[in-house]
Amino acid sequence: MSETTAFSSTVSAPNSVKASNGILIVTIDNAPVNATSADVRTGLERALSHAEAAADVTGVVITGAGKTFIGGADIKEFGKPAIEPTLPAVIEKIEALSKPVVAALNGVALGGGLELALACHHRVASAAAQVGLPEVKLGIVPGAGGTQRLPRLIGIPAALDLIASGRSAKAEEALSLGIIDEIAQSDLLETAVSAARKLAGKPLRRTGGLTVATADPAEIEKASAKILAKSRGQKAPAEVVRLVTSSTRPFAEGLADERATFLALRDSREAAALRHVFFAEREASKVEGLESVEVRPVSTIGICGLGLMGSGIAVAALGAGYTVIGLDQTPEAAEKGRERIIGLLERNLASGRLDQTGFEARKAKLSATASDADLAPCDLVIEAVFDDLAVKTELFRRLDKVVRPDAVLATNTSYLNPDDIAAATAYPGRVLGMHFFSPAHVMRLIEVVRCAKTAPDVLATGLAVARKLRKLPVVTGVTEGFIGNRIFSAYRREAEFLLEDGALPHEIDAALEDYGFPMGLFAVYDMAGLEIAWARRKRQAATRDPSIRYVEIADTLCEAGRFGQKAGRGWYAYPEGKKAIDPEVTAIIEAARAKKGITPRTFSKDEILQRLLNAMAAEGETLLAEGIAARPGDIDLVMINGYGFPAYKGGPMFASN
Ligand code: 3H9
Repeated sequence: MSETTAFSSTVSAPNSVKASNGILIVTIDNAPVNATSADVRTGLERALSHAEAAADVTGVVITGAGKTFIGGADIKEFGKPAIEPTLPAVIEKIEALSKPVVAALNGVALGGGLELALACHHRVASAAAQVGLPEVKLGIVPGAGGTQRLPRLIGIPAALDLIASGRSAKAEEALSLGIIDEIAQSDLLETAVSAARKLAGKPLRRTGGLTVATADPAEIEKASAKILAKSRGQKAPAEVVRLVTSSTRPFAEGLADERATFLALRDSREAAALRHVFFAEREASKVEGLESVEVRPVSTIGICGLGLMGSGIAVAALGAGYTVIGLDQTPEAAEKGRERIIGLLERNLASGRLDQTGFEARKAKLSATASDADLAPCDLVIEAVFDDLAVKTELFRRLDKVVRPDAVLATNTSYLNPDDIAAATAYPGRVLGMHFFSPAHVMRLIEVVRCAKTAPDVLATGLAVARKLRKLPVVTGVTEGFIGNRIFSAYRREAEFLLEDGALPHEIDAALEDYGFPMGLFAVYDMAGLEIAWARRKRQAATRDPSIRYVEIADTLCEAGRFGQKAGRGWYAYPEGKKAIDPEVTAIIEAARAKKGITPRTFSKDEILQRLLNAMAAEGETLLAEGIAARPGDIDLVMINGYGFPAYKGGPMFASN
């Protein structure tokens, strides 16, 4: 006879409760993250009914198998017909049980997982556990009591902070906030069983029955305003504010409102877009041909070129625990680079993102040199020198001579062909591209470039390092500009066609900002400076196909010294530093139209947007057809994480469907 009762295929408990002094230990085992799928809910409901009825059961402990307690509701069930019992029903049953139910948080408890724990009568966590309600990141609000129970435990301001940010809290913080009742000092299950034993037969603390502590209305107002200002057009954060701030009303009323809001948001386009992004991020890590490839061990990273980009990469690498050896052309430049890196770390120290111990540890792992030979111990070298083929190939030839033959060499080029750089080395198989975005210690995206000869384990190593840097790596094939800049070029080209056809920069920017881009295209240009792209266009001028439509407006602006914000004028004027429409730019655009005999027409915001989105999606389709991008989702991730495309629109490929 089996020693456990299976309440469903994912929920079970030992047959004999004698061993645990009358406490039924219910384990959820639903790999990979113990999501509360239909089978889990059914199993839990049966386990609770059994516990209520069985005379030998005096209490219940609920825990998860593996390293997760519960990762949340099963997102894969969203959008499909509802299956009973619902999670709120199961959770209500937990709260109402006449016998104590203790949550034993063996790992992360997120979303519906934390909501389930909140309804238990006591919460014990292992030191490694984390809790959070990340629903806003999926475009929804908690839908199983989170917005009503959490304020009852920790008050409105703290609940607002956690739910609206979607951030996780580690066990220590969860304890100090009052989300959990204790951190197990020894065995988690023993601690939970003992807590359940102590509660048996006593009046139980039911979270839904607690009163929400009164808070300073000014504090709530301030926190709410901050959330709303940050949410820029997204619905879920505003709904979180509404539901949490009104949690003082009768519990049942709050729950019903929360549920209705959750269901409406769950079925929205915004939530579908964010779910797409969630799954695209997981998919992106699955790269064909790398399934059983072993990565090369990396503990020391060399970084060539300690300018803004190289320094940012260094900060990210130090943050991930790597030893970093920076290389620059002269001892003075190397020292200046080292100081720049320390400066960035100091900023993190000052802002509280880094503590003194972390700062010292990073500093101790950093050195800078002007001598190639000092890079000998490196397992990986990333170059971030001037984007010029001659400069990069010369550097790679030198690197080839000093590092071990199995060390990986990565180029951070944006526009050059990394195959040409690899060809300059003795072992092209160890070369790949790692295209970081500036500032590299902040931006999440890295385009990992699979060159013609990149060895599978070298690609896998680049991906593993990127993940250790807590970045989002997306694999791209070799093409000018890789995935992101190819799409960006198509988008920019279309925006310039729109200028010639009749729209003005501020109209295009307004359409993009309304859609959710943090900044319009022309405002971004002005911020970044127009001269680098101009230099590239001048280099390409001789080989440009004259039959392809070319818009000269940006060149005319540069010829007039309008290089952007730094020059005080670009696509806009900047009187007293404030962006303003410039009649001079309008005149340049009108002259360009007249020169080509174009009769301008007016465009609505929707038309502008549609043309830009179509241009991006069409270029995306080309990238897929060329095999440069493996999946539409990869393209979406690049545009969201590198180019400001609003995540809640799902990216250009998702938006085009
Ligand atoms: C919610 O709870 C709503 C409620 O308020 C109301 C309900 C009524 N569902 O990230 P990983 C899959 S909304 C389905 O690589 P890690 C994931 O796709 C939910 N599948 O692992 C991947 O699959 P595959 C609120 C899920 O160890 C695999 O698990 N909860 C779910 O790095 C491994 O994922 C969240 O938003 C899910 N909920 O991190 C939490 N979660 O192997 C979302 C994951 O086929 N999840 N999968 O590619 C996470 O943050 C992380 O997955 C977690 C584990 C931290 C749990």
